[in-house]
Amino acid sequence: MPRPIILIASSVLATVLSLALHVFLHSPISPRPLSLPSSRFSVNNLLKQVEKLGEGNLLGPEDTCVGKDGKLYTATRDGWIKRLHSNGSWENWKMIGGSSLLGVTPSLNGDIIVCDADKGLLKVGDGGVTILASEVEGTKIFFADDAIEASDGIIYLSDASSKFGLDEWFLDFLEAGSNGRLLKYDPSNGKTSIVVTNISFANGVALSPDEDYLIFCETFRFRCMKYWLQGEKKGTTEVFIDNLAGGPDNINLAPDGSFWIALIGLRSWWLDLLHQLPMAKLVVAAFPTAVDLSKPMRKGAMVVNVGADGKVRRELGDSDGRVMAFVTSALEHEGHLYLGSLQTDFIGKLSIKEGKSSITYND
Ligand SMILES: [Ca+2]
Repeated sequence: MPRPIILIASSVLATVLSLALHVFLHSPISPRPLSLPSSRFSVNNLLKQVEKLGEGNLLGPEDTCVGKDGKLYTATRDGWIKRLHSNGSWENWKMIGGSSLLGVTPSLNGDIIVCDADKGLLKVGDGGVTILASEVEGTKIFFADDAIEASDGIIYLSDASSKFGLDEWFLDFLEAGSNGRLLKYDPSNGKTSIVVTNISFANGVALSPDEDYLIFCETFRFRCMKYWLQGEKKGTTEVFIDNLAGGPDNINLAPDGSFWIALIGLRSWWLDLLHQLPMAKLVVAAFPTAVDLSKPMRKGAMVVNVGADGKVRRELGDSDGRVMAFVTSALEHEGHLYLGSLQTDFIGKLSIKEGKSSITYND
């Protein structure tokens, strides 16, 4: 064989081997193929009609809740719990710090329960901030995401991933594993226990009106699951709704017993292809630049209203995300929807009173 060809072949072989070694040493994921949903909801632009609450003052308000005092609360990227007074003014209520505050939900005693992806489950009141739980059964609560308190004081919460933290959520998506957990905190003894494991990114949590079941969102499987708390099926899990058009983030019970679910856009032709090729995912995950380039580019937003029967009743969207992008929560309160997002500096407010908006049912 001529010497130049030998030199070129040697260089190519050395490059391939060094790349393989880099992937072997640095790829943080154990990738699996991911089955993606086939369904598509029609895209409308009803979310473009929102009123922008607190614009410029609310940095990435991922979730909202209404406290016992009737005020709207949210947690922002700058570490504040902020609340909206009836005169329309926003108050910087409590400083927690960090940039990892996510789900907020009211407590029966008037406090606000907060999920801090880094610190765990917190309770915030006029008296200050208390860490309720940061560990579960000898392991760290790695990525507290969302919580709900039952009438008996038990708090159910999601630990989105026990492997990847908030800044690495996309690696968890690439891996397509089952690193998430549903947990419960018992205030009578201060103990936290594991309720459900093997969840592919455990996200929003909501209780049924009778508290006989709860729904938790499994973002990276594009579905929400029902976990029975009472009755013959107590302790079992079944699919509530699947084949969603986006990854379900937070979920909230509506006054009529249905649920509002925010869907984040996790689809692109490139990602759809990548998910069929675990080895390619292994390579991409080894290079931070490739990870950033692979993230979904879709800027649109969508929320769906799902009946207790698991059927979609309404859908609202912003097809290009120019007004509402990356919506992570939808809360119905007194005839309005309040929309949280990690990519806005406001909370969207939309009237959904029948006869007062153009929102249509999809039946
Ligand atoms: Ca969430």
